Amino acid sequence: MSRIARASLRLIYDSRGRPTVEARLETEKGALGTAGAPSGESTGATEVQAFPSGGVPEALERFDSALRPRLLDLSVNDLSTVDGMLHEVDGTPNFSRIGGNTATAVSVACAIAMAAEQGRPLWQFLLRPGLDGKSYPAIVGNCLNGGRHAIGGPEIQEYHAVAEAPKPSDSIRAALEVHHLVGKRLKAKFPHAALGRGDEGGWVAPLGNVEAVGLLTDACTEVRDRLHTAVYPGLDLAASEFYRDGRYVYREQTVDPDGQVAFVAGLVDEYGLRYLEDPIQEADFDGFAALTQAVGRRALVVGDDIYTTAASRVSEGIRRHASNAVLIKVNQVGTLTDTLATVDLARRSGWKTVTSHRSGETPDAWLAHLAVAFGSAGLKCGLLGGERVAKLNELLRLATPPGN
Ligand code: 2PG
Ligand code: MG
Repeated sequence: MSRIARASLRLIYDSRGRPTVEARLETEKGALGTAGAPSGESTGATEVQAFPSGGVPEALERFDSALRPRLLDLSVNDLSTVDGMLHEVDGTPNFSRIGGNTATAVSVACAIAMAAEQGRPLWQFLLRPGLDGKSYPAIVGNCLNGGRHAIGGPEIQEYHAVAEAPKPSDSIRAALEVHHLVGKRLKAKFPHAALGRGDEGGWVAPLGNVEAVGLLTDACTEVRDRLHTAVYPGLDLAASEFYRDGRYVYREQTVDPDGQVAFVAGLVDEYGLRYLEDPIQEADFDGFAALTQAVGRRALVVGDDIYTTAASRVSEGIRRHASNAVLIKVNQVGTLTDTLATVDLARRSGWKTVTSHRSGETPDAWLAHLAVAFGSAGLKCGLLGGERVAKLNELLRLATPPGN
């Protein structure tokens, strides 16, 4: 790649209407890379810090004073050079000086520009060894919202339709049909209530935690039978969010850590859940391991807040058999290079990866490329809302290149 000739960072808004940053890099040969960074709401305790303490304005100042001069100075041969420079300029363990979202936006924009210079799509530029980019992830599609992503609704944060098919056109359609059917069922159940949708486009309704699992499961079963596409229920409990003083506090019940393992395993038995993200609070590797031991052959047990996409934490998870999969979010760890280390470790260890959006998203579509490049078992990007559909539509484009 030639030298970076222009570099800028600007304020943009995410899907919650909160400020975030977008980086734009242009190489001497005119290749462009533009990428926005998303923001989480139910964040893991060990994530990098999204912005310096002064927020986006301070992130922009630091970019101008400390990063831009270094970027312009750089003759970039590979991504790790840029990402190493981001760490060096930041100088903290959690990107608290330049901001993890600045790191993410610059790192991804750089990868996009480098891919463009080579005339390759981003997925191919980032493709992991041994993959051909021809297998597509299952769609982990959010149909019902609760927890911190909704006003009202159950404590469990996300109720997913997990649709698996060789072709994204089939899996996306099945997941969307579950979303639509859930809406129809809610309308019938609450004919006079004003129902809404949460931060990730799933329905929000006055449902109990288990009641919502039942409604989702019925909708999955109906769509599966109708379309003959494998679509099954799954959950992101985001359990750290309702874990207080050693107990998991649901509106219907309060359970201790052993009780939580039994409760979630019981849901798998009763409803055939195939996907369980953060079923246990983020500090409890043993609780994760107990649940994985109980249901790991039937369901993907996915660690999000427990690992925060950090290779060191995933490595501990592997050693302790804490789960069988890891959620991948670039801005939890900061750069693509750090993300690739985690993906490669998971793949070497026989773990699955699920590439994920954040609850506050941008309309960027690069996430779909990452899911394909990483050979992820799932792409978790929501189903409704322009910022979610953008990723689904990009996956459709990748699966049906022009001319086919
Ligand atoms: C999660 C994410 C995305 P947030 O918990 O998995 O669904 O939420 O971006 O708020 O951390
Ligand atoms: Mg999660």
